[in-house]
Amino acid sequence: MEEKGCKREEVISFLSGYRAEDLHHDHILSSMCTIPHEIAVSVHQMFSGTNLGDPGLFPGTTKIEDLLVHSLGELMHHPGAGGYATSGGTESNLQAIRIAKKLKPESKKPNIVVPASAHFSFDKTCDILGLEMRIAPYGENYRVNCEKMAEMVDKNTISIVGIAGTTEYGMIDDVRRIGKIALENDIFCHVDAAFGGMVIPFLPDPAPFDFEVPGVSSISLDPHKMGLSTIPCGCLLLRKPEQFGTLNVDTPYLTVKKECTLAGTRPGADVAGAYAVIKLLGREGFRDIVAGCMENTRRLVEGMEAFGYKRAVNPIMNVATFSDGRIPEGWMVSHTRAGHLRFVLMPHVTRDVVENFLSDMAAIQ
Ligand code: 0PR
Repeated sequence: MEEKGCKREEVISFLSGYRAEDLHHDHILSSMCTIPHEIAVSVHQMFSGTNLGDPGLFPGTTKIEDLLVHSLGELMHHPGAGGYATSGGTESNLQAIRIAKKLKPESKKPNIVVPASAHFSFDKTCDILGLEMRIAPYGENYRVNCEKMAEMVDKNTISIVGIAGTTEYGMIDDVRRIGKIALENDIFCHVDAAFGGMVIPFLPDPAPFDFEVPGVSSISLDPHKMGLSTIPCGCLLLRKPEQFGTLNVDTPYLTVKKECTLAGTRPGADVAGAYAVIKLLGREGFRDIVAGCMENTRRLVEGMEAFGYKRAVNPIMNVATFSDGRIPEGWMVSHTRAGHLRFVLMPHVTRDVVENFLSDMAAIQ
């Protein structure tokens, strides 16, 4: 730190130089985040000094968090769900599995069974919580093989996991069957819908994946992905709100005396922003956004297939994957672990962006 500060304009101009090095969204085809909605940005600023970690100081902002949880619970077919706003999918997954572990203290060598598609946040979760991670293989179309999953469950299994909107292929596991396995074995069942939670409900014929499915205990769902909020707003929902109590620690000098969240100080800004978007758009608005993303996904698939790139699966969501090949310079596209080209057609990937990409593709054929 320098002894003397400098002028405001100097600071802004200094930082702008770095910001200019960041890539533009109109060339990012690999991200599950997007340009936040204008209202989320305004509201974020309005709530920038709020701390959900001390609710008694910010009772208004705390009510907004409750409203967000209630809206998302309703969307997940369980208005009575408990929840809190996390710092994204990683924290939600970790906290859900932490609860599962607390609920089964008799398990001496605890394990979880996750699909091969599981996001790397489960590796972190198992490392932190000292769990064995059992990886159930893929069945058809990069969805988990539920029979194999059931065979991997034993008396030390504390939770099984289904993914609704896999990171790499945008597929939806057979959550009905996974929920059934959980009920048969009397274990916790976590659904990672960090990405799909704000997409699947707005598809024309959504696959069952949420609390509508008996056996589903908890859901991760990230407004900072397809919810168009500012980063890092995530949400963890529980069918039985009282299970959050297993994580409580005493917080004697705060305005609440117990806390179940992972972080202490927690931003209210992104949370208020997330709720603002939900309130502004409603289900109708989200349906339109998802329909637009799906239309652009179809256009990309059609264009890529015309160049001879084979699709890895039929996209169910706004994720498209293809056999590997050359990509024009300047475009950010990712690869799956199996080596497929992976595109995420987020709202910032407009029809114009898709057409620009395809015309750059045409130029390198
Ligand atoms: N669960 C699923 C299904 C996910 O796809 C992700 C993140 C997580 C959990 C973890 O969420 P957080 O990153 O919020 O903790 N999926 C994206 C991915 O790894 C995250 C991402 C977003 C990566 C934007 C890159 C990027 O530019 O691909």
